[in-house]
Amino acid sequence: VGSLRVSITGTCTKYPSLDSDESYSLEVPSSGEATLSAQTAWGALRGLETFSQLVYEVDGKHKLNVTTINDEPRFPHRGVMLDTARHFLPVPYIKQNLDAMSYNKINVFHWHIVDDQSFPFQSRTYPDLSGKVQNTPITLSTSNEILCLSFQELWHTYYHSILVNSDGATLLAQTAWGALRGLETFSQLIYGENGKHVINGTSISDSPRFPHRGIMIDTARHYLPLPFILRHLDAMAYNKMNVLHWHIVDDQAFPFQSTTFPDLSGKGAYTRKHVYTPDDVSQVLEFARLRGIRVIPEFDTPGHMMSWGQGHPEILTRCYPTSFQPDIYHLGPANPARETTYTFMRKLFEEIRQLFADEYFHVGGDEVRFQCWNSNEEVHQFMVQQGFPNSTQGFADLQGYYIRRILEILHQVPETTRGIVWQEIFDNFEITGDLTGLNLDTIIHVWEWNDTRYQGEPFREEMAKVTAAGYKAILSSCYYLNDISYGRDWPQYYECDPHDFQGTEAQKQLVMGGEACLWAEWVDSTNFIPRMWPRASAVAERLWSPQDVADSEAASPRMEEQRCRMVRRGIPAQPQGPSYCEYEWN
Ligand code: CP6
Repeated sequence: VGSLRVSITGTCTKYPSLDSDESYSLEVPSSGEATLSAQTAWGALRGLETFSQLVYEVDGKHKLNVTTINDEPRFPHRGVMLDTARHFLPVPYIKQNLDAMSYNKINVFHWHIVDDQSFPFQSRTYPDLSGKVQNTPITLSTSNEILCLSFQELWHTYYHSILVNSDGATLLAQTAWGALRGLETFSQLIYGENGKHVINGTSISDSPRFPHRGIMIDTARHYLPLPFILRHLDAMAYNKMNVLHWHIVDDQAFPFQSTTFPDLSGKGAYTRKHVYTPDDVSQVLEFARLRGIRVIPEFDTPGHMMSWGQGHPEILTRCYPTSFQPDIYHLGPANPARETTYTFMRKLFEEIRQLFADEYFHVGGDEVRFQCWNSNEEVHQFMVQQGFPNSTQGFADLQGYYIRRILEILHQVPETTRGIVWQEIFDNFEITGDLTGLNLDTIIHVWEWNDTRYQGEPFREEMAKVTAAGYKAILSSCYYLNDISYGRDWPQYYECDPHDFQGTEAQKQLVMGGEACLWAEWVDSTNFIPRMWPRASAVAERLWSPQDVADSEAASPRMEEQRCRMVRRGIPAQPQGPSYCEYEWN
């Protein structure tokens, strides 16, 4: 059965009532379409519940038996009574109960809301019944039409101001994204005192220093379940971060399910269950958008593509054993000598660009093994044909050629697409002496820490070089969260500033911000959150606040508070040393 058709023949009412018709009939044929018909929406709901209960799982597939069901309840009133007077039940808990009721086709929630012991119902007519209520009015206004923009772009302004006084609170923002950040701040101004939520009078005007405040997640070394990624997005919003860089595939696995090339995940994912369908991706995008977070996909090429070779070996370079590397891998980087490689990448990039929607697209370019190219005769012949010398410089030429073609493709799917590349691509063009192939709208992602070319503080020199050449830059070198050590290690992130290099004002303007990276060789959903938070909060504050807010001693109480706030909100962020939270994780 491929689908379920639902038809409602009667008229729909907004609320169910005692005489609502809850009958339905359900027919599951041996193939084609299942049908569910009902008089009312309420009957259709009962039918959907039954349908969901007919589905079972065999060998990872969902199955249904052929059946015909005509069903109606014997009694129109099938209720459950809850007593909220003897003990208060929180609203989310009551909602969860309503779910459980509908799983059991219960149609009446009898709410015994007040009794001798307490009166939790808040009456407008007699506010004293539940106790004095003093709700402060909150006005929210955005100053222009940018409110309606559906997607957040790099340059949107986040400026917002908050004013709290005895008349209430006002939040003013230029864009919806600014309003979101302001609401986050507002929520953080509220604190508990004698069982009441209170807020101090204050006036704030705020905006971020950098427009790109990201986190890189790696779902190739370990698969992260979808709900987990969504929770992570919530945590990002609590920290006002606005870019999720999704390093979705790599050597070890290809969990992205492509419609154009189903074998990529069909053969390259860990298992059939460890995949992200286009619908999963859309859910991530929408969840992120509502929190003012862009999602940038990375499809790393030409290196780090082993998993692509499971389904499509023809796009990779075959490596031949050499005396230096007798046990070299069977397949290496993308094959730059074949036109079919570029055709393949074009089709895949079209699909990805359409799905992910952000105008930026990360194409990697890091850690390419020249030895494999060197061992392959077809590649050698291509190099001769292109006039590349048979030396390290020749392989740099070859990589430059490949990336130029990839960026050209990117700029055509459609032409507004812009590339982000790891720093090797910039360094490589430096070796070949030719930067013309590297379009100036490309962002260079600086990640290396121990660059043997430089003495002292390597990544700062790299930032200076990249921006001196006129490229935009993102810094990650000093924000590697996968690096762990005993003790308080966040000050090293906090004290590392993307603007801290020798350069002109114009060069500083080219720094878009930074990204905290959590490479996942040793991280999956069991330890991801405590490793990420609150260490990434240090990066978040660095990228939001002015450069001179840089004293980690002064930041320490904020880190503590933010950590406990996240724990309270359901994010198990790790402790910052001996301490306690008012609301402990449980
Ligand atoms: N995977 C990919 C990695 C790394 C990179 N790219 C990496 C390199 C060095 C360190 C951590 C991670 N695991 N695809 C480099 C950008 Cl220390």
